[in-house]
Amino acid sequence: MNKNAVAAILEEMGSLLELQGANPFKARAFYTAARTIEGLTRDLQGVVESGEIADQKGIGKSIAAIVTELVTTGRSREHAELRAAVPGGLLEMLKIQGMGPKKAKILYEKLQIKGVDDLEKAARAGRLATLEGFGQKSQENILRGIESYRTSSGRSLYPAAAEAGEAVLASLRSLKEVQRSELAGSIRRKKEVIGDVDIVLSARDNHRARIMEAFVTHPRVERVVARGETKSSVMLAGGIACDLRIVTDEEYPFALHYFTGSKEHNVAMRSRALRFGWSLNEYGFSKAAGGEKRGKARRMVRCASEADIYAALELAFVPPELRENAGELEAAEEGTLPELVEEKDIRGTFHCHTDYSDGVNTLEEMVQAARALGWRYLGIGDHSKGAAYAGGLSAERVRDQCRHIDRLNASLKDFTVFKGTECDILPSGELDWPDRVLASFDYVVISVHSSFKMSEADMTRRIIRALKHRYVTMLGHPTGRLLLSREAYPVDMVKVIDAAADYGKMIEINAHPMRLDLDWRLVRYAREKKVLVPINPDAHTTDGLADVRHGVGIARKGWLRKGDVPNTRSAAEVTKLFASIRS
Ligand code: DGT
Ligand code: CA
Ligand code: CA
Ligand code: ZN
Repeated sequence: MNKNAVAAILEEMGSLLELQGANPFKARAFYTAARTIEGLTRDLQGVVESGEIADQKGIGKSIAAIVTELVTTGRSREHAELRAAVPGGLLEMLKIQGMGPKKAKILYEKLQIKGVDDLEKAARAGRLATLEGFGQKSQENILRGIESYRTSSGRSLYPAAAEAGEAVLASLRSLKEVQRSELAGSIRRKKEVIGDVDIVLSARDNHRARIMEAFVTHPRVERVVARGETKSSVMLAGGIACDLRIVTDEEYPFALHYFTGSKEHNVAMRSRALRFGWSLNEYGFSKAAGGEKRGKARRMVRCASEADIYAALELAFVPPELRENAGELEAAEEGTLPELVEEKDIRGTFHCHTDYSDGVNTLEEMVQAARALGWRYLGIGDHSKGAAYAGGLSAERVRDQCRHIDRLNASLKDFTVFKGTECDILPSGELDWPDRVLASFDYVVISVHSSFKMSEADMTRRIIRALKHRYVTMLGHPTGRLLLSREAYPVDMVKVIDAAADYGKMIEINAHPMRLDLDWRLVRYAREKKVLVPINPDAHTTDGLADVRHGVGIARKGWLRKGDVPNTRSAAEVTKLFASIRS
């Protein structure tokens, strides 16, 4: 069983425990363990076999035993027992917006509701409204939640969610009553897939009603899910859910921090605050119960910004992208947080298509668009001959394109076009071009575009074999995943990154919003192995070049500094780098 499957089971066990009314700490331990397993950069099997599983942060003895059982046998007795003890429909009910394990448990106990269908019947018959803690309004919300659960999976790609959130935020910001405002949640952390949009803003109490009214009547709003004085939830066009919280300006830094998350980062911050004798929540610091008894409570500090909150806890400011409880607090304490790469550092990019293969625009148009972005160079990587479905070039067309690029370079001032190719990795691990053709490029991107259904071992071997080739510069979209639509092919990315490190090759972050591949969790590992990570848009149109910014977000989530990203270097330095990789 692979690590994502193991993490999903641990997550489910957490929910099952909550549904059973077990100790909340016990449930949380499962959620934490699931995050840890997901974030492992090493092969889970290896970690289990060596017994190091029990040394992982957040994994105690009993969960280590469960993970070991899952990895070695593909099942867990404890999981099966939990499942048997809880009606299966209750788990499904948790997918409905606003329905947590506590509510589901009450509904099951009081009304014998065992699933989404039961829930809908009871809500339609008005039976929820009579329950303590539910009421008419919550009954209506549940019905709407069921409707949206049935019509959409509910998650969006980053650009769709961010664009919708920014549009609503811009309208709210234009109101004079709004003091400070920001997108929080997973968008601010630059996650690759977004559950819902979170907006936090500050205003005086007597201005809240007017702001809330503007929010729920915004032209993008299709349906109001819940309306309150300080919090409302709506469904925006395109099936994107959006929450707004209004706080006072004094609470604002705390609310922004809290709703930026991640939940795991917040939990870690809260425990740190406790060590100072403070309790921390979305409204501020307060004296922790029993804090003064332990003689530890320090004098409370006022916080005007998020940076002040971190400073109060003797931490450097943690950029939102890093707030995943993956070592950022330790680094913030030691003062070793990385200086992250920024969009303005980017001076060009390497993996783009033109109308020579399956791109829409001409070479000249792509160059012009790159210059408009302020870049100094552009690498072209049209498809190789075997990629017939994508207009792969013949060797003759490659020669034509190379001459075309030479002519273009001769006419350009302060701009370089690099000759590249996106060469298919054949099922055997051989490359789609003979060495003679490969040698004619400045650099070579290699990618898998066919025969996805191999075993993990075969696919890993295939990619590593290709990577070893002398003329290869970098690996493109390494797992082939398409977010929310196609799973990655099975491949052991840790081994691939290790091989790239051994052979001195690079691995791209493909910045196309459906790919964002290398995954940020692995970007961090590539950095540790000193593998350079270029950010490439895989642009098939001039507009596609701007996707580089999504790649920068992922690079930041992977702790990359400017020096880790070769397309922050000058054209001359890039030329040298390409030459050194093939020597
Ligand atoms: P998403 O919407 O699934 O893409 O991910 P987020 O991170 O935006 O999650 P969301 O919208 O449920 O909540 C926004 C933030 O609020 C979350 O990142 C952390 C905070 N938060 C929500 N629920 C809890 C909680 O139970 N405990 C703590 N400590 N923080 C929470
Ligand atoms: Ca969210
Ligand atoms: Ca939310
Ligand atoms: Zn490709």
